[in-house]
Formats: sequence, structure tokens, C-alpha cells
Amino acid sequence: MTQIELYDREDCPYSQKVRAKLSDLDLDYDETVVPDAHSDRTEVEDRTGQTGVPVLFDEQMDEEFLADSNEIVAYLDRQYN
Ligand SMILES: N[C@@H](CCC(=O)N[C@@H](CS)C(=O)NCC(=O)O)C(=O)O
Repeated sequence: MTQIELYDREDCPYSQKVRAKLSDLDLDYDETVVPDAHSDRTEVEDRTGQTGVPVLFDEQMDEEFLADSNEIVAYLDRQYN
């Protein structure tokens, strides 16, 4: 079972930065590409209370989720590098 989940957008530079780090670290993850319209991002909003991306969930993490690319990259480096 994949423990890492990423909500992102293909065209989002912050999402691209997180995907590059996941790739660098050779980590498997489940990706959910959120809809363009924020009003349609109901799944990520239900889980996090906001509609921005990227958002990372990881069972290994103390926090329930991270919603900032710098924090996500720093966490991935700490946990998996
Ligand atoms: N500081 C955030 C910025 C992320 C950001 O601005 N993402 C854009 C998409 S590229 C977004 O979702 N903006 C709408 C919002 O934050 O509600 C990060 O580095 O993760």
C-alpha cells in the first residue's frame, strides 16, 4: 500500500518541485490532480480545509498533512534522504 499521497496540478510550479523531490528520492506515491476550479476541489478541501496545492499526506508524518511545497520538500529530505 502506498503511504504517500500528493494532491497537485500538472501546471503548478510548486507541485513540480515536490514531484521532482519525490522522484529524486525514488518514492512511490498516489497522485490526485485537482480540478482547475477551486470550487471543484472538494476532496482536498474536505481533507484539509483549503484548496491550494501541493498537499502531501504521509502515514510516517506527525502532522496530518503538509500544504506548503518548501515544508513538504524539507520533510521528505528529513524523512527519506
Ligand atoms: N506557498 C505555497 C504556494 C502554493 C501555491 O501558490 N499554489 C497555487 C497553485 S500553483 C495554488 O494552489 N494557489 C491557490 C491557493 O493557494 O489557494 C507552496 O509553496 O506550496
